[in-house]
This record gives sequence, C-alpha cells and structure tokens, in this order.
Amino acid sequence: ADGARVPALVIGSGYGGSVAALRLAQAGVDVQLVEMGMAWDTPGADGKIFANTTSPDQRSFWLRTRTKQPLSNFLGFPIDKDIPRYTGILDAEEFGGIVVYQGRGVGGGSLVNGGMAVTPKRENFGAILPTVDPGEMYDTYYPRANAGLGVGLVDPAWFDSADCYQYARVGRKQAQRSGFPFVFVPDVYDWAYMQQEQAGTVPRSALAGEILYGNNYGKKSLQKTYLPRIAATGRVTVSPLHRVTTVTPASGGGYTVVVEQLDTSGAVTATKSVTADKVFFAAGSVGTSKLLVKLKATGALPNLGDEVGKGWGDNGNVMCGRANHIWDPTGSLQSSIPCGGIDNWAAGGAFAEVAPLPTGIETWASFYLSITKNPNRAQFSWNPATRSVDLNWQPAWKQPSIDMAKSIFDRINAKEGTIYRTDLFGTYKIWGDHLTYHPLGGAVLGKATDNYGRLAGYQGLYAIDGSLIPGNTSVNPFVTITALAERNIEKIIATDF
Ligand code: FAE
Repeated sequence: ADGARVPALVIGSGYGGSVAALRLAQAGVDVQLVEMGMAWDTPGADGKIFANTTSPDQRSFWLRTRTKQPLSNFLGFPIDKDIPRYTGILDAEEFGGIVVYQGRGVGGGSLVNGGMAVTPKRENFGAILPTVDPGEMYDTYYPRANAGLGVGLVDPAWFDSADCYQYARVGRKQAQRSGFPFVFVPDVYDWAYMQQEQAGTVPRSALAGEILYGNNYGKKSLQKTYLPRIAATGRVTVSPLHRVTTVTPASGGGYTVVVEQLDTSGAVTATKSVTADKVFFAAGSVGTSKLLVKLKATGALPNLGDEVGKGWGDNGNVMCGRANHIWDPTGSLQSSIPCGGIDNWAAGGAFAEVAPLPTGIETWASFYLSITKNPNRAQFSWNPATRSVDLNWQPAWKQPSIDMAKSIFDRINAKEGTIYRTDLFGTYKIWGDHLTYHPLGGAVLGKATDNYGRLAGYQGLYAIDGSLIPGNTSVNPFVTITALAERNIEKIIATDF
C-alpha cells in the first residue's frame, strides 16, 4: 500500500526474486515482492490460462500490437500477426542490435522457458563465476537449487520409444554418426505427466506445442515450486502488475521505492511510494541493469559503482535448422520440451540443444539452439535524449557464435549429405542470430557488487538474479541463477539481518 514501510522489498519474481523472497520469509522477515507482469492464475475465454504457441493471442506478448515470434517465418512465409496490446507473458525487448526475449509475470522466465535445467560441468565453472568457490556450489547450492526446482531426467527407455521424441532420436543418431557426444539434458517437466500425454490419458501440454506463451499442465514453473512455498510462509505480499521505477535513499534510513500500478493495457493507474530497509534487485539481467544504470545516471543512486551496466552477454545463443533426407522424418508430433543436446564445448565452443519444431506436420527439419563461448560483452548506458537505457550489442558480434555452431553442424551436414534450412528466420537466412533467450550480466558479481551481490556504494541494496553472471554459463542458465541466489541469500541473511 502507498506509504507503507517494509523490512525487505524484492523487485521481480523470477528465479532470483523467488529464492530471495522464500529464504527471507523463512528467516522471519516480511517481504514485499513487486512484479510488473500479471499473476497468470485466471483462465482466458478458451478456459486455459496460457495461449498455445501455434495460435498466439493478446496473452502471448508484453505490450505489442503484433507478435514477434522467434521463428519469424515458415517455408519462407512470415507468420507474425496483429494482436491487441496487453500485458502478455513474453517480452520481445528490442535493443539496437539484438532482441532479448524475457518472461513477464509472477514466476518470471520460468513461465515461458523450455525448463531445461542444466548444471554446468564442474571444469567449466571457473570461467563462469571465477570468484565463487566451486566446492560450495557443487556440494551445497547446485543440489539445493535442483531440489527446489524439481529437476528430473527423461526415462531413457521411454525416450527410445516415444513418438514425440523422434526428432530428438534423429538428432542423437546424426550427432553420434559425426562423432559428437549426445547427452540427455534434465528438465523441470513432470515426466510422468508427459508419458500420460503420449498415452492420450490427460490433457496435452508439451505434446500440444505449449512453451513460449506458457504451459498449462506439466511444466514445473516457479508457480509449482518456489511460489507455493513462498505463499505458505504467510510473510510475503506479492503485487502483480506493479512496476518499480525509482529507488533512492530515504531520509530516515532505508530506501524509498516508487512503484507504478499498471492495468492490462499497460497504462499507469496509480503511483505508490514504499519505504524498505533493504531492496533486492531481481528484475532479470536486463531489468536490473536498466534500473541501476538509470538510477545512477539520474542521481537517484549516484554512488553505484562504474561497473553497473557492464559485462552483459547473450550466453552465445544462436539458432539454426537442417533439412533432413526423406528417410529421416522428425515426426509430426513433437514434445515442446527439449531433452537432449550435442556437447562440443571443449573442442568447438558450442553446446547445442536438439530443439523441437512443433508445427503439427512433418517438416523433415532438425532444429537447434546453440549456446556458445561467444567472448563479446556489451554495456547498458543511459540515453538522456530518449530518457531510456540503450544496449550497445552489435549484430556482427554473433559471428563467433555462428562459427562455433558450425563446428557441429557443418560436420553433420557433410556426413549426412544434407543442407541448412533457409526458411525459418526470413528468406534465404540460415542463422537465427538476431536474438537471445539468455541475457546475463550488467551487475556482475565481484565487480558491480561484492562477492555476495551487495551493490557497491550503498548498504542494503543487492542484485540477486541473472545480472550477476558475466555473460555466459556454458549451458542454459536458470539452475546457475537459482544456485547463486541460494548461496548469496544465505550469507546475506546470516550477516546483514
Ligand atoms: P527473470 O526470470 O527474467 O525474472 C525477472 C522478473 O522481473 C520478471 O518477471 C519481470 O517481469 C520482472 N521485472 C522486470 N523489471 C521490473 C520492474 N521494473 N518492476 C517490477 N518487476 C520487474 O530473471 N533458461 C534455462 O536455464 N533453460 C531453458 O530451457 C530456458 N529456456 C528459455 C526459453 C525462453 C523463450 C526464454 C525467454 C528464456 C529461457 N531461459 C531458459 C532463460 C531463463 O528463463 C532466464 O535465464 C531466467 O528466467 C532469468 O532469471 P532471473 O531471476 O534473472
């Protein structure tokens, strides 16, 4: 409520924000959790909470009047369409050189992501978070994150027989024929539920192509894991459709946080002011970076360090498709939940998910999202003319990612006698190199913050989300974001409260 005073305020309800809110509440601290997206707890006119990937509607996109689908074309034809402007679930945020996809709503990115829950190989950890002790991460915090998130693995025997993973079996066969290791990838999907979907005994979710705009049944998003535990503490007030705009030191100590209440058209219906003793920035890599850069530049928090806004990377994301021979169909029924990948990290700098193309028809296409060791890092900066935050990522900076992905797919194409698809991202365009699903950095651990996420320059301000991670995790990022948040909040509760 306007004028309230709270011990702790958390900005954003994704992985970092959920971990912070749960652990603070369990330690006896009352928490205000502020989320600019919707609650996603009420069915729409079709009786479902979330829209299907094959039929996007107003629920699908954050304040856009036209969809911006990651795969913009099919068979060369553009597939985007007009939709009503609404506080929908997926934000396709456009900066000058890159489109950054993010989840919007209580649960953040967990609402829209593929649920691939991957702990990096321990030998890669030193390059991911060089100032963090790998021993404590691999002994304590990765296991805690995996348990809290409900991570599990597909049953390999079922995988071998399920129609919905024919595309992944083709991916495995071709990877292995070219000498690449194929690995099963854990996911937070309820695998028993997916087996029932395949058997036709329950409403379909992964097997109905649900993913980008939410998943109605089987996926264990934060709505099924951390968030119910947060509610059970009775100490956390969640405010959906509330957006934090300013944080500044309050005269009597603590911080004044200005929050705008939104309606579902995105219009501001009220502006409220709350005083918090401690504020946790968990608005995601982009959201936290944008807030911190603005607050430093506009004089609200002038003492934030010069590292704020720096060290941002795209986790080396790049997509591509391959056209298979007629005798290698990938299946008309495809689970939207990927469960395998091709690991060429050590030799070629790429880890490629074998991804679905759930169109409902046979396409003979193999589709991949590669995570690569792209060394380029961008910076957020305040633009006084537009009064907004820019990101200086350049489209050409994706070239190292393309080269690394080619270390896998050129070889597979040569071995199989196949070619790349050129109809998925435009006409005659092979690489989906205009986007990322995995923004990381902007308030890097040990640079913009101390080694536990305490922001330099102010006591009682913390970053606790993907902004802490310097640009790359070698695999999909949310398990690492969650584990790091678990590590940091434990230390912060023990020493700062
Ligand atoms: P995040 O989950 O983005 O949460 C931040 C929250 O803050 C959001 O709910 C925002 O709406 C909210 N917010 C932002 N600004 C404000 C403000 N000013 N006031 C109030 N609230 C605000 O942050 N990762 C994987 O590991 N495996 C996958 O399979 C995978 N697939 C993905 C697929 C897609 C399509 C996308 C978009 C992402 C995927 N990711 C995947 C990435 C993953 O979801 C992402 O790294 C995490 O969600 C980031 O967690 P954070 O806690 O940093």
